[in-house]
Amino acid sequence: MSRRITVLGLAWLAALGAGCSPADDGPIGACIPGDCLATCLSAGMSGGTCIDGDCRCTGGGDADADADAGRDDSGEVDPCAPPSCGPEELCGEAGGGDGADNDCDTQVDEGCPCTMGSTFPCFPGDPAPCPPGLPCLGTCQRGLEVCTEFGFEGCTGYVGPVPEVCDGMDNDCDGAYDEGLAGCDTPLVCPSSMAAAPMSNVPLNGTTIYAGSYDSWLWELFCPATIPTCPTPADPHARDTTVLLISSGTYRVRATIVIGGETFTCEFALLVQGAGLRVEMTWDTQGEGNGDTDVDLHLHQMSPNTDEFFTSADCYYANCKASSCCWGGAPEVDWGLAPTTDLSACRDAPHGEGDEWVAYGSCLNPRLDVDVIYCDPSVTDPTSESFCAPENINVDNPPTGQPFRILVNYYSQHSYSGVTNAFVNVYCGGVLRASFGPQELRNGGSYGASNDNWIVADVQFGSGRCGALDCQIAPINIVQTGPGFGPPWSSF
Ligand SMILES: [Ca+2]
Ligand SMILES: [Ca+2]
Ligand SMILES: [Ca+2]
Ligand SMILES: [Ca+2]
Repeated sequence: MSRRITVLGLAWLAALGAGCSPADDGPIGACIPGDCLATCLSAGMSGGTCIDGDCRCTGGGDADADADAGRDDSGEVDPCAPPSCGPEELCGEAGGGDGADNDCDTQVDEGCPCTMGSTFPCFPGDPAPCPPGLPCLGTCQRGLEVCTEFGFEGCTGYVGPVPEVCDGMDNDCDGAYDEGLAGCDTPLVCPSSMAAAPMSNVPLNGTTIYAGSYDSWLWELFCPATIPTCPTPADPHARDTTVLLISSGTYRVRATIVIGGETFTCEFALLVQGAGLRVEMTWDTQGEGNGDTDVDLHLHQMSPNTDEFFTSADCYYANCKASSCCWGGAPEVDWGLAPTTDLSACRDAPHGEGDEWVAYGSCLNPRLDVDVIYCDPSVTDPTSESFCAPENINVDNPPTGQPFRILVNYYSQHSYSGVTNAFVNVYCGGVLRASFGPQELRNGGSYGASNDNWIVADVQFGSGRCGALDCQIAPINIVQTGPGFGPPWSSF
């Protein structure tokens, strides 16, 4: 495994040192979290991320990719451009895969070196139905590729385009639904897709789909496989409602509307992506009836002052939530990272934490959204105190070149006895970049560091040659007890 990490690291350095610096990519101004991507997309670029306080656009697609001073000359393969069918498979800036089937041979990232456990959302074939950085069009869906010891082996769970049928959906994923079908008329105006931030109340605006009178309306939400408890909209039978989405991923939304006795449907993808680093943790003994155990997520900054978790170099339940961050008036976890002033990044955190951030006036970085101690898996209202939320730690604007370490602690088994299995998903810029678990954890009958600690991985951000902020993830996967944070930091 370590050899593969080295390969990835070298590829990264080679990429940073290469001569590709597209003239039309670069900083366009100060970072406004949540706005950067949209600003870049409206400027015709394929991506945008905040790096060291600046918003940088990527993927202008008119780069001198081979650095021979001739822009878009013959045979040039532009690794910075949005993927389209080209002559060869590309492995991304860091060399560890890019989730795109660049040569459109239905194999994604074939032959790319990768780090075990690393993942990419993927889509085989022509990327047009699933444009990079955007939700797929129509009924198309990305799958997930997972790096094994044999590299990336196929893209599972994706939904490709199929011939158009009369159903109110865009089956061939070209951005238009039910087009060219004789006798197929729908009164609905159905969106191709939606995008939203995690931990936010997402509006489901039915009036824009159908404004006339109707007999009945039903909203249904379908969650990605990474989400154990799928939330329900605030009022599934109201034309205009909201749904609180806590976890990242690609959801599907379906509206079933009966108009004059006839049933119409509208279904579209909802892509939930956050900024920077977001670590999401779940476990299988969460909630009443499942064991009701308490498992905690920790994120540690590399610090010269301490090599232990459960300190101020560690973001966790006792010092990193809105309700625990600032007992003395100042943040206890101060890693020199600017707070996020756009309160939409944290104001909808469950269990009352969002209201406390609003009172505080900003979303701190890092921050733990919620510490779930007890919950009820049968509750699907995500605003309920009993909702079984994952635990999430965010760093909206992560510094480059500084590693973080992820740890999961089996804090208390309460009255349960037995093992729990924990799962960790690591998102960088809203993209799932590594998936860990199930990891079996045992509880010594005590609390906190006396029980099993799963030291999951180190994560470090950097910007590649195309200017995009991206992360590298080095798996550690060690389980131990005590507050020590394990082996030396990974060298990226
Ligand atoms: Ca391919
Ligand atoms: Ca590829
Ligand atoms: Ca279509
Ligand atoms: Ca259709």
